[in-house]
Amino acid sequence: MPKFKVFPPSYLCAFCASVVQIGRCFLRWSHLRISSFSKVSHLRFKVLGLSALYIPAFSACFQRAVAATNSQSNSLPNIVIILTDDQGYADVGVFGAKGFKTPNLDRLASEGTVFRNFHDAQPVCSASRCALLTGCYPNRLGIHGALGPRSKVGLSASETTLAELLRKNGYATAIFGKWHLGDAPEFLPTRHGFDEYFGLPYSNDMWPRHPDIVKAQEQGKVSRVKYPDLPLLAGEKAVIPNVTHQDQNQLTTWYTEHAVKFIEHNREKPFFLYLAHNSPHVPLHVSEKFRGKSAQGLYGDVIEEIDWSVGQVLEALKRWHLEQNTWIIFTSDNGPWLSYGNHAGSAGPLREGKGTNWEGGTRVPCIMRWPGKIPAGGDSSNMLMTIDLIPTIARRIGAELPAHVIDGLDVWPLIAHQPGAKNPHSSYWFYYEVNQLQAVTTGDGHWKLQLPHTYRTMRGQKPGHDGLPGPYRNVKLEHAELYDLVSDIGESTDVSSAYPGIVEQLEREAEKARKELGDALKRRAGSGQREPGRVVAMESSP
Ligand SMILES: [Ca+2]
Repeated sequence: MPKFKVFPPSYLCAFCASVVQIGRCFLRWSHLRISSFSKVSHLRFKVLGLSALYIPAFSACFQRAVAATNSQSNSLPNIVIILTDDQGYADVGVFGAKGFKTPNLDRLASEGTVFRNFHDAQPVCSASRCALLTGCYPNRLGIHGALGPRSKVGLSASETTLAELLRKNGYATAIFGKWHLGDAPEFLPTRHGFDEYFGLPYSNDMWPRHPDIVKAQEQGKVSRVKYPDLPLLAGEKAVIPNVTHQDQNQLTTWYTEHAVKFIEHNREKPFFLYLAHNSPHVPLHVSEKFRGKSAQGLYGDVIEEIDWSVGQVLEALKRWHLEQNTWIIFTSDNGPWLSYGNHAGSAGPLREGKGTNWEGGTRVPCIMRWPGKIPAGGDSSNMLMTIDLIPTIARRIGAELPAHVIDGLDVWPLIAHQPGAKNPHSSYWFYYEVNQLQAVTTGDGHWKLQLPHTYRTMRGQKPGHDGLPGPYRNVKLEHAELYDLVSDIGESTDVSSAYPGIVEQLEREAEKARKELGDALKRRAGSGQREPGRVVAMESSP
């Protein structure tokens, strides 16, 4: 009679499940640590004596227990968002990049889907990031433009970020890179749902070595632009209080190393990794391993290093067998900063760039991969916006959305390329500056109405060179113009006179936007605007 009956398989399974949390390395490291098992008080040592019989049974039970635990933790997908800064629409191989290569992004595209009509909510850093993380038009939350160092406003504690939503659902959360939603302690990522933070609190040019300051110094003048020392934060502590050129050269490498470690440390639980590179925002910096490597020059080197970083993240996911259960989203926070000439990216066929609500400002490269969920080799022209990510992710993981109003909607059927899927928005609203409603598109992205406003252009201007900007020229759009983005992605031909019905439809959508969020161009306030977070002034001593 085999002794096995003394400890029936069900008992063994129960035992194995109970110790699996402390013994998970049992299989991974391929060491049968019998001695440590012997310390489990309620099992007698006779188990060891019968190890020849029991080890196979233990192994089978452990495998079942580990698999069961893994399947529990892995039932929620990992979310990885890689966000670059000022990377243009055409600055990825599959989007038509010239002069540099992006093999890892191209591989990501071949294993996932390319989204060619993906938009930021606004064409500038803080506002764009606010939308990505909250699912709201940033002006709803009182976030406009790019917040400077020591900003008196930031993301309000009463808002819900994607990190908070995911952490509430058991995710480990981290941001490595640029935050830019307020640098006062109460606004930092650690106060908005991120367990870990390592990065710059705002843009890398908000720095005593800003190009304008350097230029003034070289001319023997004093720049009107002034910035405090640029800190590199870990958590809420400045680990480097005064970032140097040498430090900036290492940022992409450091962020990548943190990302890879975070994946490794959290491989057994769901995680949200927000890898928000400071690059390729000017002033351009690159590590020695990529300097001088691309045909295009420094900008190309910087993008090739970002591509390397993407490859490192993909490799880490593969190493820990997490590829299948990870949804990766790669995109940029706004279009290229065209005044910087050879240090700017390219919007390709799109009109204008960063700081405008022409397509070159908000339409950005986007690639998503989630094997088995998002089609491999897909190529989508469906319009999407960053505000849609929170509701879409929340629906995928069964999470509750915040109780307050958000602007994004679940667009999963479009992301998954489900037959007949339609965009649920009747329109998307494009604000810029301080609450100026400058353009409106139909939800399907077919039509865009440019409303009268003033915008900046480099057309006919002398571009910048090697890190110094050229001067923009302001242009006033006197009358609304309609563009058919399906046939005219470059917004070259105003077709408003041919489609008065579409103009009226989009004017009605613009009016909806004004009622909800206001419009500084019409001196209107909206009913749905909320207050940003504000730094509480310290009371002066009596
Ligand atoms: Ca940016």
